[in-house]
Amino acid sequence: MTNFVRATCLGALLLAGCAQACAADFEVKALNRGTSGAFVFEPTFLKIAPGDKVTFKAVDANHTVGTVRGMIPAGAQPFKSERSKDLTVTFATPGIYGYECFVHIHSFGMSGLIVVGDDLSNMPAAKEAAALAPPVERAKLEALLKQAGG
Ligand SMILES: [Cu+2]
Repeated sequence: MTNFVRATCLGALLLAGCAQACAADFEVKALNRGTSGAFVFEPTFLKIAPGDKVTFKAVDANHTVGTVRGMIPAGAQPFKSERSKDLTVTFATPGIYGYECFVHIHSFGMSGLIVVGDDLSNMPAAKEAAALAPPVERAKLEALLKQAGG
């Protein structure tokens, strides 16, 4: 093994080690009653770094969590949980992610927003997606997008 290859391998190892050691884990709870009202995700708004993980905890039964159509960055994978099941998502791609509970979007607008890193370039698309949501959810998503800087 040449010194160059050795150094390259060591660098890659350090980077990989940092990506794992430096990534943070967050938790978002699906609740029938939260501090901000009935049928909510808490915290509703999260700002995280690329590579961080979020576990959506089905604290109360009968909720789901899934990405809002059109409200994730280009190249990111949509996600969707089973009803009443926890789901852990690693957010690798920077940008704005809207998510919702499919059971309670109409009656309660049960939704939330995660901003990964500092890339807000999908804000216009996110606003368009919010405009298509049912009225209660639309109001909530629009307020969250404002909070994100839109
Ligand atoms: Cu729900």
